[in-house]
Amino acid sequence: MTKTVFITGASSGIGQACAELLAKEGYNLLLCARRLNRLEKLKDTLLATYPTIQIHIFELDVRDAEQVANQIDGLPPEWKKINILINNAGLSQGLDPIQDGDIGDWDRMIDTNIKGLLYVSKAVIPLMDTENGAHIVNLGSIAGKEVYPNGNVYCATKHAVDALTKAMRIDLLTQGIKVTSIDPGMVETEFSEVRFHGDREKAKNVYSGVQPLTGKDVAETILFVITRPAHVNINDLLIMPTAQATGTIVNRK
Ligand code: NDP
Ligand code: 8X3
Repeated sequence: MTKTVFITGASSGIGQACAELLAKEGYNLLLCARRLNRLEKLKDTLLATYPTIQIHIFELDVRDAEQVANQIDGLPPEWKKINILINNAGLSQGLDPIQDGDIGDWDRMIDTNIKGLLYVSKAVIPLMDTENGAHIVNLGSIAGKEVYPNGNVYCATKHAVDALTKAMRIDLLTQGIKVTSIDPGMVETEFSEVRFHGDREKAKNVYSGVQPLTGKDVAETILFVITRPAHVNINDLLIMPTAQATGTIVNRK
């Protein structure tokens, strides 16, 4: 049976890498993000390479509760059986001491990383194909395991993801839905560019002298997690670059 994976935030970085790898592995893909043009290109490329899979894309801002409910409720019937939900859409905005933090940045992080994940999960859980294997994978972070200087609100949102992953595992236990948290350290994506509001130079410095993880590294880990036997669940997986010991201790050459 071909399984269907729903990936939020598939227009870039880890989400896009998951789409690429899971297409190669033969999964059907339900992809969303705000930048629909990127998803269109990704869909065309993937279908040209893997013509036997199905891909459905749609524009979604996970911060908008009504839009999330309507878009997911309005999916074509053949897309209303979902095996795997990858709650990946997320972002960091700013890296300032809490006393200098920007309230707009805080709201965007809380609305996307916590509320967006909740809205999508609430809409998708009733559509999960529990008879053939259902699994929710939440993108946490090393920032959900520790707090680093100026990480304040981003770290708080990822600690919330950690708590919600644990809560989902308890609440969904009797439905047989697996729940996993994948917690990466530094991954070179558009993450830092978004964190620094488009400042590419500042973003590049984050990865200078160090080999960070790639989106593909994380996607391969997610593939491992979602292909364990039915009786095995990986609860929580922290994945770091070899050169990174903690959120802030990095061996730069
Ligand atoms: P990217 O910026 O490359 O990708 C983020 C993705 O999230 C994009 O596809 C973006 O799509 C989507 N997204 C952001 N806001 C929204 C929204 N409101 N509605 C829908 N989609 C949204 O970053 P990463 O790939 O690195 O980040 C993916 C996840 O991994 C995040 O949850 C992040 O916190 C987490 N993470 C990242 C790490 C890193 O070092 N890079 C480390 C640990 C965790 P669009 O803009 O088109 O909507
Ligand atoms: C992203 C990793 O260390 O920048 O979640 O917070 S970090």
